[in-house]
Amino acid sequence: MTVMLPKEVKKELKGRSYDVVIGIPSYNNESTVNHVAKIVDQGVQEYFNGKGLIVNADGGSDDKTRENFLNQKTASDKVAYIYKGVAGKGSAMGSVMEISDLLEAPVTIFVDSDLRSIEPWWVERLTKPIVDEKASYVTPYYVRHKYDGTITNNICYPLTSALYGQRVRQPIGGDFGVSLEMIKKYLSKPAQIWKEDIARFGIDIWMTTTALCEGNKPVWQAALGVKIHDVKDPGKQLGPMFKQVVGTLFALMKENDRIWLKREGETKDAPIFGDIPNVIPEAVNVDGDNLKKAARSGMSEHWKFLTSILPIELHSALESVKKSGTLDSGLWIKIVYEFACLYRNPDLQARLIQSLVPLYFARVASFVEETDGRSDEYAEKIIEKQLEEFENQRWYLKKRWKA
Ligand SMILES: Nc1nc2c(ncn2[C@@H]2O[C@H](COP(=O)(O)OP(=O)(O)OP(=O)(O)O)[C@@H](O)[C@H]2O)c(=O)[nH]1
Ligand SMILES: [Mg+2]
Repeated sequence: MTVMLPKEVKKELKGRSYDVVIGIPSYNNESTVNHVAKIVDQGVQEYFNGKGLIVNADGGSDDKTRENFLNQKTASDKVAYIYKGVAGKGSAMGSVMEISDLLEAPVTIFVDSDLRSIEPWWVERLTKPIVDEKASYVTPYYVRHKYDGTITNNICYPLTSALYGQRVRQPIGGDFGVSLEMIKKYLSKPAQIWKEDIARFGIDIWMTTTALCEGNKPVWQAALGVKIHDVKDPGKQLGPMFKQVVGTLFALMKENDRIWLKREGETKDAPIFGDIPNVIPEAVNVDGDNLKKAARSGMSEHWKFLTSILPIELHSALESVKKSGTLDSGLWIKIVYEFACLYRNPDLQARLIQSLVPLYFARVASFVEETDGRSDEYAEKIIEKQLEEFENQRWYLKKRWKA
């Protein structure tokens, strides 16, 4: 049974066979989607002898996204449709999974429709570890500016790696290679999940975490260089995305607690496929003072709630965060672990996410202070050090989780 794939598309595709399916989720991307289609088509010609299907799963764009996609000349077959179900990137990707499952395509790629830096060889990098039967799932490995990807650097990367045992640098990068094995696992989950944040921006962290926990083979990373895509206004966009990503991450911790509670030993690097291109990412500007201001006022706003849920030993340190608008990694990690435990209570979830935002701003403000005027390599070292602290503090999480 398909849930997100329209019936008529299913009928049209039934009985066909492809070596690779490329899914492009879109919503109002008329100026970039044809470029993405053109480049992946070149990749399919080069690495799959043209035996690929390029899919545009659209969210009902009111511009010419689908039209431009279909008008782009390609040697590969193409199909475009409006998916069914909850509006969001996850539903778009779920509908592509239903195609891959229907056609038993051995490997599927997802690439965003607003990508400008995509190259034909991305098709090879995202698929070869799967085709060679070394990986169940491939995440993108980008070269990013030190201030790009702050949710990734401070939450998704360290928490996911420390819990599930493989260091995956871009767990929510957006561009993935997925084996048929994983596609079938995703589709075997209760249909209810496609009504939640997984149907929106929670999809990436869910796919990656599920691959780490349930894949028969390891997760690999594909060296892709820089990711240039449409920039969004963080003030407008951060709220829903933060909620969907971090909420899904915490929910997954409960789902998979038997796995991470018993896991001992070292966290391994996920292998990187391909040489890392020697490129310099575009600078991302972050206003540290503004972050501190937002952190201070958000902390005041949520002060009562924060002090009612967090252990008393942390209150004086929190008091300093409220004054300075900055937050060191040691306290940040304890807070993240406390929040993850509390998130098991459904009545608290909405408040928890809202009140985590100012603390996250304070953590980013500190990171900006620590790395101001320093190189991306230096900033990367700080992120790695923070990951190690997340790993070393797992005992704290385990203790609090069982309490
Ligand atoms: N079908 C569909 N696609 C969506 C929806 N929202 C986003 N997308 C697509 O998902 C991809 C990623 O979305 P973006 O908005 O670029 O988000 P992002 O690049 O992950 O996030 P930022 O780093 O914050 O820009 C793009 O190809 C979007 O067109 C949606 O509601 N429906
Ligand atoms: Mg984007």
